[in-house]
Amino acid sequence: MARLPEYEYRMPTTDADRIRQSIVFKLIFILGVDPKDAKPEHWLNAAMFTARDLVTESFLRTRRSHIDHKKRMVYYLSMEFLLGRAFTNSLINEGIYDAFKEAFQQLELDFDTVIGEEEDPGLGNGGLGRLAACFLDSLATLRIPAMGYGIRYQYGMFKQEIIDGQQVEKPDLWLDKDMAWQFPRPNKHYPVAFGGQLHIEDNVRCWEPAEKITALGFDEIIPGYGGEVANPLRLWTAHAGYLFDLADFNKGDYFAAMRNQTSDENISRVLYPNDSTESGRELRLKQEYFLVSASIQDIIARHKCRFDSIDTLADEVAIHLNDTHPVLAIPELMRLLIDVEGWTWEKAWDTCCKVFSYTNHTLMSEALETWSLDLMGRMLPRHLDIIFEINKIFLDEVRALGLFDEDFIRRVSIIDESNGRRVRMAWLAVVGSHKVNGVAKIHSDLMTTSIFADFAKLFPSRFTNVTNGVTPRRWIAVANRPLTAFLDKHLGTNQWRLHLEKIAALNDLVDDKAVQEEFAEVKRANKQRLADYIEKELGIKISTEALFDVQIKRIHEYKRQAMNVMHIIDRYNQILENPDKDWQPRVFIFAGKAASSYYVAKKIIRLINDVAEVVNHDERIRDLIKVVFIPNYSVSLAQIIIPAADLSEQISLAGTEASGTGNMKFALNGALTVGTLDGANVEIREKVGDEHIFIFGNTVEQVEALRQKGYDPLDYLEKDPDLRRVVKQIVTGFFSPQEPNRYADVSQAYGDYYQVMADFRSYVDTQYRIDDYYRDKGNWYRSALINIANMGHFSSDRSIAEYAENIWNIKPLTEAELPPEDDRFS
Ligand code: 4GP
Repeated sequence: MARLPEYEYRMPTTDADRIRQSIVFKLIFILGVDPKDAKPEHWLNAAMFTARDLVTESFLRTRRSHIDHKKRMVYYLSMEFLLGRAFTNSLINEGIYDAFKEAFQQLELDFDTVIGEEEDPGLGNGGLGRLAACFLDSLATLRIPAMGYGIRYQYGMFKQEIIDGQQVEKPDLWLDKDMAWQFPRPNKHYPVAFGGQLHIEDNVRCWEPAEKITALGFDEIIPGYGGEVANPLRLWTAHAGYLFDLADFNKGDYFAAMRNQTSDENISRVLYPNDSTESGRELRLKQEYFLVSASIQDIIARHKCRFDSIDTLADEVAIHLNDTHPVLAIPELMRLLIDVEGWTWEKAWDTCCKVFSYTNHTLMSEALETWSLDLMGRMLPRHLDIIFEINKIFLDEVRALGLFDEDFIRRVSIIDESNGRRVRMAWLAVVGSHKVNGVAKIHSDLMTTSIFADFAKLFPSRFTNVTNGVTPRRWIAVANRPLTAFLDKHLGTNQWRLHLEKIAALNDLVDDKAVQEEFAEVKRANKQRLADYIEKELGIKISTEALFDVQIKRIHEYKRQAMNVMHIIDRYNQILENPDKDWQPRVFIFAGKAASSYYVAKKIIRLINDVAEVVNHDERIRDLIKVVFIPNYSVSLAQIIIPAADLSEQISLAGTEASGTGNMKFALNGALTVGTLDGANVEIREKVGDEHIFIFGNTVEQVEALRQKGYDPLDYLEKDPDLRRVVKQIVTGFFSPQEPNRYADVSQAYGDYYQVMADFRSYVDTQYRIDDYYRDKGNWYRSALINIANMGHFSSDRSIAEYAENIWNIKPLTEAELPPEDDRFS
């Protein structure tokens, strides 16, 4: 790389004067805006360009170190990255937050207003996408040679408005506002082919595709904490075509607007919702292949550029598949190695099995992707041919073991013959990967005894667990400034940002009344910030004296937001019956999006809002209950809500939530959990201790036993008059008097698959226990501090270190491998 001519724009990292000058410089010379006319969004963009300059240095120097030291790299393929805002995060990671704040003061700009201008890139649906974002942060922070690959959807996750209590989807034009954080890479482009014919002559395959489109790369910079390393997230966009029809969006049927538009230009147009009703769509398969084909071509090109030959691919590269969505990477790599590079099948397969690994994020059968042979054959004939061959060889090997009957063979076949002939993507992932992991202990165990039980017999050592984690940088240092100051002071170090296990030292202080009181102040400040937000956005006044009871996540039957609402209704009834009891005031806070075609989930949102309408306005309740549904859940909103929570609702039916990561963020911010023995709740309980978490409900074994014996919700309704009353109120329209039958259809259709009735009583009783516990504030805050102190295990740094060591075999850059500061670009 040539020496950069001058460094006149480079700033000493902590000098607010220079930062201010640079921001003004960018405003004038990059954006062409007169400071006199500049709006907050202009200032934001100018400031982002300034911050980007700093991050870019680490970014280029990291790349150089990878090349110079021939580092083995991991590539993380994911259809979703729910990154959250980049700006504040980068300031924290680069250690320039205070300096920027001061520069803004000098410019007489309100820091919060300006940073609030940043769009929150919603390139994901929920947990899986957010996990990928935490992992990118940890990969860079741990200096692991890594690169993410995803799709640069033009429309991210829809924006949610609540109109008349109902969810309305609006398009998310996130790219409209600013581009400061991404580098377009016009020279990184690859053809991606679809359709056409496969000719087979003398056993040689020749694919003549019917269409080709171009994937163009954009690099989003992911700065690690400490400013030394920054890794790229390369997002692919399809060559631009005609404009998406916004009029259709505005008619209200968000997804229908693009249903028939399967033309090339739409490939990177919009993120798919992760509900079952939209699965199996042609465009989704195209998107998956688009991501995979561009990324694998890029990985091969990068490898050749670094090592001259492709032969060493398996030595130098690990490719991780985030769920089954990018699993076509396996046949795509086979195709490129065999058809383009001329390798033998055996050599190509050996490499594939060495490079790929796969994470499973859900056991729910409806979420396990399958594609009809017809669609796959039409769109990707060569890939289907490769999948057949992989399956044939695999099944022959299984048969040759002589241990299994034909029924077993049918079950493990990558082609499902029982359901109209479909490719089972999860099976392909297991067969083609050297490691398969679940995301929490209980989930990984269930994985090998349920969906992958047969495969666990064939490949026992292939299956492993890596419990999820979250980044303490975003989830404390960015989201919770008061807690950050508290921890820095009491731990006497800021090192917990990098070594979250150091937070355990807080255990020594939890009995100190002054420390408890100081933490109570932190919580109060965060509750006030949320109360202000709610008043400003929704016009609802809430008291910070109340217990803030929070459930924020995707709306789904298995997550049982409905059970939460049923508790609220029961509490409402009880207060009216016993008005003089010493009731603990509570604010019930919900946020979350329902997939646009998920009827029941949308009804749950409506029910929450209907209940809020009645309860919030019933004067007899005297504000003992407030119900708030905050629209448009996003990473930024979570950053405001989580620090303010007293109680974290993690109430999925045992055995359904793979891990959860919200549960970790809440505990890390000093909320106590009410939860089932599901997902990572189990491990959180192990770490914080039984007395500091409220566990209720049936265990996985009990849930299963009920299913075996024939679960009947009526058994519970008959026994429990309070429960009966709640259900009756919902079904007969007590909360929807203008439309009494509003919930009749969902309750009729509802076989209570997620066993709400079975867990209701234990849930409600536990909630009363929580009220009592909350009354003794000293004790409550002691438990909150114990939660925080014992969350060291749940850093995504720990998860990534486990992946690097046990799955990818990747070593971080050492101190010595980083270029010296003064030799950056010579
Ligand atoms: C989610 C799981 O539902 C959640 O339990 C887990 O914490 C998260 O992945 C990350 O592993 N799954 C999805 C999905 O978001 O789309 O399947």
